[in-house]
Amino acid sequence: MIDQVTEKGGFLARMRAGLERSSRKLGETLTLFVGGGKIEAEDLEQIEEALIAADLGPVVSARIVDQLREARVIGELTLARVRDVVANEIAAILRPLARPLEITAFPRPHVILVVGVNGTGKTTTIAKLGHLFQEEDYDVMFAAGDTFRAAAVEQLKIWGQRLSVPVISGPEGTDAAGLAYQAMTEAKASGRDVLLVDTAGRLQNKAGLMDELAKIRRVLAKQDPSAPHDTILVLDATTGQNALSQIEIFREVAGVTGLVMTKLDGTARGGVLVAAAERFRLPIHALGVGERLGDLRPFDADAFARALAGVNG
Ligand SMILES: Nc1nc2c(ncn2[C@@H]2O[C@H](COP(=O)(O)OP(=O)(O)OP(=O)(O)O)[C@@H](O)[C@H]2O)c(=O)[nH]1
Ligand SMILES: [Mg+2]
Repeated sequence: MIDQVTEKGGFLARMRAGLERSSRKLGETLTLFVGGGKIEAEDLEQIEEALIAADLGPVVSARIVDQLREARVIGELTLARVRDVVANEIAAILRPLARPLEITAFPRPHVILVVGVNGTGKTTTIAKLGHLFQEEDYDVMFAAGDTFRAAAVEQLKIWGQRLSVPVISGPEGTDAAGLAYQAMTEAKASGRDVLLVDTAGRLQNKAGLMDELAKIRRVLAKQDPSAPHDTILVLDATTGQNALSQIEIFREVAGVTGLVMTKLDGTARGGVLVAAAERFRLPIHALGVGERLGDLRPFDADAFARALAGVNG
């Protein structure tokens, strides 16, 4: 993979810009207290509130404040020092969960089911992942499992054409589970390494649609008991706290095994990823920072933590 870490407008720059709103707010609150050079004990409570407002969740926020309290005993707390403590604590939570997707299934194909609520970036993420896998020399196939909308099938087909990836699809209204089954048969027959299965966006409170995901899983397992090998929940970074209920329900109904967060380039509220990590301990595979193929990268816990805490470099 091309490393464009330092390029202007590159991945890190965009992630940092996306998280700037969170980190700036945090910074403003912190500066209020640190301005005088020293953080008093009662200030810590307000810092805790600022951390919660940045979507980190009460558990993580409390833990960070504990760390700050200890650091305060040791020496004077400067703004830079506070940011370091915040970044370190966030990184410590996220680091064990940073796990790139790996193609391990034997026999092939390695099946990746992609789920989530409407418009989070599932279809785009499938294209981006397909692109990443191709760079690793894997043969990829897509299944257009969003059979509700003709436009959804078309969207995946366009990505397929651009990437020279075959797309298995049916007419609008095709049974999604039947299509997934057929795609798996074809992926096997043509010796594909990876099958990425798109699904229709669905709100987590729609029981019928959620049942459909369970059915897709069952038919895939008929051909390979270990399939789907990954079930990825795609989360939109701009939704904030609602991401937590999405994880809770999709994990239960769809057997989610890992997360991808998209739209970290926008007015992101990426802090919720930390709250999610603390609560669910699901692997975090990758982050999306834009609409182009190259805008998805494996998750880097330290870079994310520094961007969120507003630590430079
Ligand atoms: N800025 C930005 N836009 C993104 C990102 N990922 C996806 N998008 C855009 O978000 C919109 C929705 O993306 P899709 O991939 O169609 O989302 P989806 O989850 O498949 O949507 P449904 O199938 O309708 O549920 C599109 O306009 C994408 O280009 C991202 O990381 N950053
Ligand atoms: Mg879609």
